[in-house]
Parts: sequence; C-alpha cells; structure tokens
Amino acid sequence: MEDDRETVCSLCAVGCRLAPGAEGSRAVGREGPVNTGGRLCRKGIHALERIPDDERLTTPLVRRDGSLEPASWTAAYDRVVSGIERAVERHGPDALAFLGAPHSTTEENYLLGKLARTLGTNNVDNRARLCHVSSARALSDRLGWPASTNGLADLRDAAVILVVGANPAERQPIAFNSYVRPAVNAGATLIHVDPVGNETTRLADVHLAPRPDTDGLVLDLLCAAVLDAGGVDRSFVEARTSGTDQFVDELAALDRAAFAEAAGVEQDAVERVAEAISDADGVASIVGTGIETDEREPSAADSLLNLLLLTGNVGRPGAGLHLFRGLSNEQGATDAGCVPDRLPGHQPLDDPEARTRIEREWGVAPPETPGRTAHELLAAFGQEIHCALVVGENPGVSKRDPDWIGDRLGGLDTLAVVELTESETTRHADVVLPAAAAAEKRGTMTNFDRRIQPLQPVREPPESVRTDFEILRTIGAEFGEFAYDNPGDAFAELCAVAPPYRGIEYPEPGEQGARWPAGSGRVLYREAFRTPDGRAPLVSPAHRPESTPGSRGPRRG
Ligand SMILES: Nc1nc2c(c(=O)[nH]1)N[C@H]1C(S)=C(S)[C@@H](COP(=O)(O)OP(=O)(O)OC[C@H]3O[C@@H](n4cnc5c(=O)[nH]c(N)nc54)[C@H](O)[C@@H]3O)O[C@H]1N2
Ligand SMILES: Nc1nc2c(c(=O)[nH]1)N[C@H]1C(S)=C(S)[C@@H](COP(=O)(O)OP(=O)(O)OC[C@H]3O[C@@H](n4cnc5c(=O)[nH]c(N)nc54)[C@H](O)[C@@H]3O)O[C@H]1N2
Ligand code: SF4
Ligand SMILES: [Mo]
Repeated sequence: MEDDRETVCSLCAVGCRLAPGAEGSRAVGREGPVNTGGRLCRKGIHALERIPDDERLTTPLVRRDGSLEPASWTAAYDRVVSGIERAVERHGPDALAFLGAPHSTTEENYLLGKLARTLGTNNVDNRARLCHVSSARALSDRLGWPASTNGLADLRDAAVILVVGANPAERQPIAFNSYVRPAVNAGATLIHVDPVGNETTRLADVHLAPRPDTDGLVLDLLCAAVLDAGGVDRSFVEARTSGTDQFVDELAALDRAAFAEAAGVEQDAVERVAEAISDADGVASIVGTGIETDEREPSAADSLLNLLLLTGNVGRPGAGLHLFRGLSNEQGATDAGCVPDRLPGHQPLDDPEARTRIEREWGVAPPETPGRTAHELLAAFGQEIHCALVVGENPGVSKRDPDWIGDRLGGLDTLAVVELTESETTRHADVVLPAAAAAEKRGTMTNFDRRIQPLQPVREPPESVRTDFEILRTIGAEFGEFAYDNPGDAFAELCAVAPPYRGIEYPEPGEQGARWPAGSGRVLYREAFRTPDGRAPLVSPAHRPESTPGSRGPRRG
C-alpha cells in the first residue's frame, strides 16, 4: 500500500517532495511546489534509505580515559552543560562556538542561534557561509535579502539564462530539468561561464571558459559591451539604481583588451554574449560555488549584479539572480539567525527594534559584538575557543586540509557533536549525541527559492536517538527560556522576532508552504529595493587584470 505521509528531500536545497515507496526503501516523488509532476532525481530516490544499523549511532557516547564509551542521555547532557559552564567561567562566553546545521530544520537552527546568544556570544555559523558567501553578501548588501531574487518558475520565462560557476544539471537536477531545460527547448539561450565545463555545458548555446577566478573581469567586460550594444535599460537604471554616472564612466574607460587577455577570453565572444543579453526580454542568472572568489571586494557576484541591474533584469518576472544553494536548509539556517553577524530574520545585531523584539521573547538581550565566522572559529579552536557544539556538520572533512582540522578539533577542552553516524569529527569528540534524521522528524526547511516547507516523520528513528530539536531544547533549558512543546512553537517565536517570517503560518504536512517575506510571491523588489534609499547601487568594476591571474585551479566543492 502506498504511504500517504510525505516530506521534503533532504539531499539538496531544491526542496522536492517525496514519500516512502511501497517497498519501504526507494522514495517516490510527490507533486510539490518545486517538483511539479512529482519528479525526483537519481539521488532523491535514495533519500529515505535507512543508514545501515551498524553505522547508525544509537546511544550517546562520552569520552572517558581517552576513549568514547556508551553513556546515558543524562550523563551526556551533563558533560555538554559542564563543558559549556567551564569554558564560560574560565574564558567568558566568546570561548564557545556553535556550528550548525544546514541539514537540520529551521526551528533547530533557531534554537542553536538562540542558545549561543542566551549564553552571551554571537559565535554561531553554518555551512552556507563557505559555499555561497560572496553571492549572498552581494544580494543582501545591494538589494536587501541574502536569497534568490526570483522563484524557480521564473527561469521558464527567461529568454537568456546565464549560468556562472555552477553545474545545476548534476547538482540540482530537478531544478535544471524542470525549469532550465524546458526554457532552452522552447528557445531560450543558455550561456555557461565555467573554466572547465560540465554536464550543464552540454545544453549550452555558448560556453565562455575564462581562467579560474577571473569571472569579475568577464562580467565587467560584458557590462562594457552591453553599453555598446544598446542594452542598458535606461528607465530602470534611472528609477531604481544609484551611482550610475560614475559606474558608466568607469566602464567606458575599461582597458578591454587587457581584461580579455587576463581572463583568457576572446573579445568577440564576449560581444556576442552581450548582444544576446541586450536583445533578450528577460535574463536570469544562476550562480553556484564556482563564482565564489577569495575575500575580494567587490566580488564576481557584484559584477554579475551590475550586469543584471544595468539591463533591468531585477525586480521583474522571467529574470533575476538565482542563488543555487547546496545543502537542504542553508537558506532556513541563515534565515533563523544561525550566523555570527545577524539576528534571526537577517536583522543587524545593533538594530534597536530587533533587539527589543528579541529581548521580549527571550528574556535576555543578544550580545552586540559580531561573532566569528565558521572558518575563524575553527582557526581559533584550542586558542580562544575552548568548547564547541557541532550539529549536523562534519568540519573534519569539509574544510579542506584534514590534518589542520584534526589538530584544531583536538585542541578543544570540550567538543560535543550531534550526529547520525560516526564521522571524522565525532572521532575527536568528548560527547556524541545520536540524532534523528530528516526523514524521522517534524519541522520546516526553506529551499533556495524562499519556500518554507513542512517535514514530517515518514519512518521511525532508532529507539534511543533524539531529534536535534529535543537535544537543543534540553541543553537550552539549562541556560534560558526553551519551553517549547514542538517545532511549531519555535516557528511561532521565530515569526514574532523575525520580520520576513512575520505573518507566515506553520505549514502542515501536505500544504504548499509560503515564501518569505510573507506575501512576496515569486518576484522580490518589484517596486523598490530593501535599501535605505530604495535603490540598488551600481558598484565600481574594481577588478583589475593585474590582480587576477588565475592563481588557482578550478574550485572543487
Ligand atoms: N549529486 C550531488 N549534488 C549536490 C551535492 C553533492 O555532493 N552531490 N552537493 C550540494 C552542495 S552542498 C552544493 S554547495 C552544490 C554545489 O553546486 P555547484 O556549485 O554547481 O557544484 P560544482 O559541481 O562544484 O560546480 C562548480 C563549477 O564551478 C566551476 N568553477 C570552478 N572555479 C570557477 C571559477 O573561477 N569561475 C567559474 N565561472 N566557474 C568555476 C567548476 O569547474 C564547476 O563546474 O551542489 C549540491 N548538490
Ligand atoms: N570530497 C569532497 N568534499 C567536500 C565536498 C565534495 O563534494 N567532495 N563538498 C563541499 C561542500 S559544497 C559542502 S556544503 C560540504 C558539506 O559538508 P558538511 O556540511 O559537513 O555536510 P555533509 O558531509 O553532507 O553532512 C554533515 C553531517 O551531517 C549529518 N546529518 C545529516 N542530517 C542530520 C540531521 O538531521 N541532524 C544531525 N545532527 N546531523 C545530520 C550527516 O550524518 C553528516 O555526517 O562539504 C564540502 N566538502
Ligand atoms: S533535486 Fe535535490 S531535492 Fe530534488 S530529488 Fe534531487 S536531491 Fe532531492
Ligand atoms: Mo555546499
């Protein structure tokens, strides 16, 4: 008999709906707001497979005399709580680190962020920072929100789709096959900017292959060529952007030959792409991890945003910048405030109204000094950071150089890890708390087109594991106000403190789920940007050829 319980696929941030299949192991797709028609990708059909019993953590572990030994939940919680207390007593709250939780629900991330702040630190971050930091920052600083400007369905209506540093054909297959492929089949032009090329390139009409790390140059060149091709949307630029005159002057003065040579692209090819963009009614761009540059200001994502703004392709249907995030709930983790420099709902740490709202709900004011980012936290492990709680993340493998990470993790006084299985990270832990997986719990996740979708348990967890929610609620109750009956209570509190979630109902299983900000629909910024003057700034094309020779090979995950 087919199961009528459905949940959300936890394997990537597209957010497809699925249910257990008749045989129990393979999942079947369910018609959802993203996977219309109920399609799943090859990965998704395995999303509900059980982790084999001998790999699953089923009991808490506590380190005694150097080795991890089975322990009761009470003993494990005591060890976490005493580790936190010891670090705070000896070194103050900024000796704590909280690393979460793009695999966990939005409510779980909310509790993790609240726990950090209740204890007096903003040292809380999630993996989204490492994958998409510069594109999210460009979006947030210049338009208003660190999120895709348009819904996935807008890709179907675009005349040009410009993919930069991403491989959605393999990485987000349902988004690609349901939205990009049909648009291209109906005549849209697909342009792929990627030094190497990949499965996505196979469908592309044009492949621009610049040297790694030179996207900024190519995108600045495209802006300059759009000026010549008559592609500037003058009325949009006049009404909706700022800094235009200086920007246009700088573009006109670009040494195009030098830019093209440094990037390793032909000027002719760039001009042809600029013409396609200029002639198109609707240009949508997709970005992935390949566009991320090392700490450079402004980033390649800034140049891409210049191009979209110059051509009037933001704030309207069939256009926009689509941030193709990776892990299932990166967006929700960030929305819920699991970041060191923003309160829940992307509110600045020093926003007095935000602080008042939060203090009213939490009974404590969050600290005002920004915390450290995930990478800074890891670098300070064993030095300024003495106790870390890691939820659903595996820094032991994810952040390159395993020896360096191993030393950092080993340098902590207390490392507590909430996990499904043993990992490179649990190996260094002092306490391991066995957790329930996405398929075994309730709560919400927010996909990369801002849609808040409900999870529900579609299988039983092993008897002795607990959800991240239950674990964080129990630890939190030692230090503050964490009296939630269920994730719905935490969601309601998030909506009370976070304006973009205000007015959104907790979605029940089977419901579509709303997009944030409430009432926004598919297209953000139709009337104005969420900036102090309502305009989006055009920023200088500061990429200089001499600053960018391809100093590294193509980026890998
Ligand atoms: N099957 C599967 N799907 C996944 C994942 C998975 O592990 N497996 N992981 C998920 C996660 S967490 C993420 S973050 C996403 C990642 O999704 P993507 O970012 O789409 O992933 P990659 O395959 O790394 O593609 C990045 C592309 O960027 C290119 N690139 C490298 N350097 C540069 C550069 O300087 N400029 C440009 N323009 N391109 C460059 C590379 O050649 C590569 O083709 O995928 C998600 N989906
Ligand atoms: N070799 C290689 N390295 C990579 C990449 C790659 O493609 N290849 N991709 C890179 C990228 S883009 C990313 S984003 C990172 C991802 O790196 P991480 O963020 O570390 O993500 P994962 O390894 O997917 O998952 C981390 C852990 O979360 C646990 N987990 C899953 N669901 C839950 C849950 O509900 N609760 C709890 N408590 N735990 C849970 C899993 O058991 C897993 O051990 O890896 C990066 N590193
Ligand atoms: S595209 Fe992503 S969310 Fe959809 S089925 Fe595949 S892995 Fe799951
Ligand atoms: Mo990622």
